[in-house]
Order: sequence, then structure tokens, then C-alpha cells
Amino acid sequence: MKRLTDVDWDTWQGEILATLVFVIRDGKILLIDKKTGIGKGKINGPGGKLEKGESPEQCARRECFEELGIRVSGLQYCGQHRFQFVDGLSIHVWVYRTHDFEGVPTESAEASPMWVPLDDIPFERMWEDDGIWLPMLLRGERFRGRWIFDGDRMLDYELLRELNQE
Ligand code: 6U4
Repeated sequence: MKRLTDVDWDTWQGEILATLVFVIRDGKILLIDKKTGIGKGKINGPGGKLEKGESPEQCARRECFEELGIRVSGLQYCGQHRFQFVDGLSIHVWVYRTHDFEGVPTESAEASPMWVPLDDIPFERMWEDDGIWLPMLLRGERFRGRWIFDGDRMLDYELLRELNQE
């Protein structure tokens, strides 16, 4: 499995359902140095796996609180990604952004927070796909991405702009 066309996307279901959240304020974006889990050692937005019975938005809010101790609100849905790894792992990720939060981002066992200027995002320390779709999120464009990864290495992708509303 190397290409998008090697996957039957009609029946594809992520074995892991997860979220990502990007808080943007005063020309800066809140990122984390991820200390555990998938993508440990990379910089990403806060987020994590859905728990049973939880909606993606509920998960997004809970993960921001668990990882950084902040209460986010006013989440705007930005899009979805379907990640297929060649070893069989598959992750379906819902992505949100917001300006609204309460509390001070604080380091936890899972994450160390950092505010980064929007024109200085450390893409070289992030997942390879982020450099491709995060600019769309920053422009307020909705997206739908499908990605093939071999470990850290992106092999193939398709990124569509989502025109219809949620
Ligand atoms: P919990 O629920 O605490 O176990 P966590 O360990 O944080 O969650 P994890 O690490 O198992 O979750 O993986 C899910 C996270 O990985 C999601 O936030 C999305 C992120 N992720 C995985 N592949 C990614 C990729 N290619 N690009 C990206 N984020 C990715 O930007």
C-alpha cells in the first residue's frame, strides 16, 4: 500500500477517531510539544482520541483541558483528515480552530505549550501534512484530506477544499 488508490475509501473507517485544535490569538497560534502518544516529539495542536459516546467537539474541548488546562469555546469546524498508515493503523481526525479560551496554557504530562507567531510556524518539527493544510485553516478554508503515511513519511495525499457547510 503506497498510493491513495490502494485504499478502498468507500468502506474506510478510522480505527482511531481523534481531534486537533488550533487556538489563534493576537497573531499567534497555540501549539504543543507532544510528550506522549502518536506523534510524540513532534509539534502539533492539542487534541487526542475520542472517548466512548463523545462527539468530536466534546473531545476537542476535553483534550484542551487535559493537555493544557484551558477551557476552549466557540470551536469552528475546519475539516477532516483520513490518515492511512502502511502498517495498517488508520486515524480519522476532526480539526477545529477558535479564538476563545479561558485559563493559561500550562504544561502537563502530555504536552508542553508554546505560542508561535503565525508567520513562523515550525513546520519542520510537525507532521509532514501540516505544512500543506494548516495554511488553509489559517485562511479560514474548510478542507478534507486523505493521506498515506509510512511511519513519519508521507507517501501520497489528496487535499480538497470543502465548499459545503458543516
Ligand atoms: P489520548 O486520548 O490522550 O491517548 P493522544 O495520546 O494525545 O490521546 P494520540 O497521540 O494517540 O492521542 O493520537 C492522536 C493525535 O495524533 C491526534 O491529535 C491527531 C494526531 N495526528 C496523528 N497523525 C497526524 C498527522 N499526520 N498530522 C497531524 N496530526 C496527526 O497533524
